[in-house]
Amino acid sequence: MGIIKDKFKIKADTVTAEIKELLKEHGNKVIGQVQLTQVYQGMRGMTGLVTETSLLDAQEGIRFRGFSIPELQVKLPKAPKGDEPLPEGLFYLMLTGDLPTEEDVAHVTDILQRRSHVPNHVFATIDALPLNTHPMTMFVVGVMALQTESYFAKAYAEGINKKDYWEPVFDDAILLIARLPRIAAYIYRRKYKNNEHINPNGLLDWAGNFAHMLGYDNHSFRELMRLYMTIHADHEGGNVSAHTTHLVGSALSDPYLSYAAGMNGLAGPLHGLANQEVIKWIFEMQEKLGTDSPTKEQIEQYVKDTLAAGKVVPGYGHAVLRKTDPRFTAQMEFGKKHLPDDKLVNTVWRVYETVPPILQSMGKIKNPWPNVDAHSGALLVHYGLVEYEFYTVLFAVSRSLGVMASLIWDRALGLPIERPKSITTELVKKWLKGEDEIWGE
Ligand code: CMX
Repeated sequence: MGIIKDKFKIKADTVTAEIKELLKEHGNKVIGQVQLTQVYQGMRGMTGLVTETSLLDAQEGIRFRGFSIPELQVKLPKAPKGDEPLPEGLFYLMLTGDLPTEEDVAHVTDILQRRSHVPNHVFATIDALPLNTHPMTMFVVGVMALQTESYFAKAYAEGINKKDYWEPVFDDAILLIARLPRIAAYIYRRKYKNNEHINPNGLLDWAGNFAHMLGYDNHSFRELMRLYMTIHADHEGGNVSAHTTHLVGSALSDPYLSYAAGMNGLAGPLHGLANQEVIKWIFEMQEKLGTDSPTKEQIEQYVKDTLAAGKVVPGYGHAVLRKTDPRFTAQMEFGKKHLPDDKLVNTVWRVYETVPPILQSMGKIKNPWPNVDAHSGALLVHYGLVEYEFYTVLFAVSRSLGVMASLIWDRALGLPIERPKSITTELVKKWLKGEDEIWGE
């Protein structure tokens, strides 16, 4: 771990010095105006935090340290005979800002393999939950049980100097990422596969070993996991899971507490849980229509019924994106290459042809295009991973790469506790009458 840590420290010191200079010279520059609507409506479009690992463009989609998903598919190292990027390479990129060599990625894989041991009390804690507990609840409870291992919490209790916070956070982050596939696979096998567990394969990469422990050992599923773990890893800093992890971390809650908090946000149906909702919605449509290959006309009617019932069409829309999510497109390309004739995948593609014009015609939706969650479930079902309540756990394992890389940066940059100002409607009314001022004026 020393080499990456040393490399990170040099980068972090440089960036810290740059930010200091930048703020000294330009700290009072105005970068935006806030409208009252934004205060009431989810702070949409307000710039309020720094996240170094990735940047989202409304038209183009996500770039990780400047690289788009198709670029990463070319530039990041692959597994032997593989075409998809190794997600540990993306972690290296997000952490250090540099594209990794094959050797760098092999080093990260090795570190993660050697640190993947999960203490027994974590499994015992998960076992204490009834089997009908949602997998995301089991997952977050497992992560909380693992918090006993936090280096940062111990170091803080022993009085660590604030300049050194980043170091035990770095160690916690690596250990957490290393252990999550084991915890997630344990939950899957416990809940759905008769509690029959599969030992890790120390020769495989992080995502390949995860696929193996889940019980899906063919080459093409491993490739899917590598792609899946890469594209779900990060989506800049304002989304609920990333922002929550960052916010909770800003109170110096350790990486386990911060990540668990973020994943509770991921478990919401408007965020990560949408991936289970999409497939549930399609299964329900198939059942209602009595066919596994609904026509465009049938889908159209089903979408209209969904909207008339006051529900959202899961997998469509986005708070920032205004075009088809490149994470959707990457999965569509995977589908075309590996399973072009799959009926469910073809249904997802027909839904893609049908939904956007209907949503657009409603007039109020800012983005009628599919997001990452519109596609992922259908690929998993193809390989037999049909238990859709588990899908958000896969998202969560991947998301650890982005939010942990960011949390390390947060502490290295010495970012303070986050504390935006809130107001009351009473104050707004007084302010509009000129009787009071909104704080900050
Ligand atoms: N189906 C039906 N209505 C939708 C919709 C959809 N897919 N997407 C947005 N709308 C509605 C909103 O509910 C809102 O309605 P009201 O004014 O009646 O409240 C209106 O259109 C305007 O919303 P918006 O500004 O376009 O979207 P937001 O930024 O408020 O919300 C999102 C973004 C993702 C929560 C929303 O598009 C949605 O609920 N999508 C479906 C759930 C989903 O797929 N979530 C996953 C997102 C990706 C992820 O985080 O994993």
